[in-house]
Amino acid sequence: MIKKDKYTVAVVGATGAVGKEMVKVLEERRFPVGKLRLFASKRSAGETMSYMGEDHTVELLQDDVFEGIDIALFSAGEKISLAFAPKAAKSGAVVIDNSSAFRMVDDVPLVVPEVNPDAVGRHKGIIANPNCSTIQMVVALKPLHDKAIIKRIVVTTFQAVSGKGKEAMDELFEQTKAIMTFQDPVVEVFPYQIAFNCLPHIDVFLDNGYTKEEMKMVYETRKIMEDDTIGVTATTVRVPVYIGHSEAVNIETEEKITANEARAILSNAPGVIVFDDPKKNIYPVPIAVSGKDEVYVGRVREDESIQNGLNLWVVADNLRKGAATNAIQIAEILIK
Ligand code: NAP
Ligand code: 12T
Repeated sequence: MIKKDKYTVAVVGATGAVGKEMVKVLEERRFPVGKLRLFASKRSAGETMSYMGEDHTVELLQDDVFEGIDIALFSAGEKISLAFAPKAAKSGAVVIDNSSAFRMVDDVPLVVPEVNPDAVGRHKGIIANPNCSTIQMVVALKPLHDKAIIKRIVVTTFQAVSGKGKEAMDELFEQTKAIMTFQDPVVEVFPYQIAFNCLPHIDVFLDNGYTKEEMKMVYETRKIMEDDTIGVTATTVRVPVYIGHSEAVNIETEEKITANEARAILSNAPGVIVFDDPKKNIYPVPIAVSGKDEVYVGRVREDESIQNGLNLWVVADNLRKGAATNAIQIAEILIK
């Protein structure tokens, strides 16, 4: 990447739940944007979005639009990434892709800046942003892994509807409104009613009985932590929360770490905030963490059923650290 004072930055999928957050985070962090270009489908092309107090017109995404773009932030889904990210890279842009399309490709770095920042330097035009649930888990676990070597992770997630995009957020709203006014909820985006419910089903089911979301947590964790020996098993659950993924994480380590030691390590870890005083009802919850960029950890306890084990409760804003903030932190490393 050639060093410049300012960069031409594209957001592909700018009108989506993640894309809108990307534009906000670029503005908040004062990323050195010379020109901002926003892309979406024909549904939104022509609309305007505000950036730094100025209106920007959303353009239709087409094959030949990438000329002159330095950094392309993709969040328009796997199909769009597969079709357009290689074209953007070929035109000279560095792509930071939010979809799962390229995450497990060998030549594509999969980066969480607090965990494996050096991987950014090995890119060949595309860098992948990990899955939201994986990002927040590895930010919390890497410092513990460095101290005591994690052998195995058992995780259950409680994932917000915003992870599935703007239509999913609308569906939770409409279903809630319908039910509270004694009408029949319409089910379109999720396989069952999501309002007042929870669904052990995120992304598609695979032949091994797990969902693709669960297997992303297995494979992506090993790639980011650069350790193929870590055992990971996951259950991913959709809950009727708008923003903020929560995770109940159990780890088994080679060396003993006490709960107090873990809290001390995590208190000094980059990107982590320990929020843990249960007797005072202090623990992180999605509503409190929405809008924040850090990963919040509470309920740190020793797992008394094994020799060296810990339980933790990990919460983060899935649209920020789980997507937009992490992608823009990668861009910041790229231009450093
Ligand atoms: P969303 O709210 O549904 O937004 C989708 C965006 O893509 C919209 O801007 C939409 O534009 C655009 N788009 C759809 N089809 C298009 C097309 N044919 N051409 C151009 N643009 C098109 O979804 P989202 O939640 O923001 O998620 C988008 C992507 O981010 C997905 O790949 C998802 O897997 C990924 N994601 C990643 C994480 C993570 O874990 N890091 C978290 C959440 C989402 P219109 O306004 O024109 O429809
Ligand atoms: N199915 O980036 O539905 O792989 O919450 C992120 C979120 C896939 C991804 C979701 C998903 C991804 C979801």
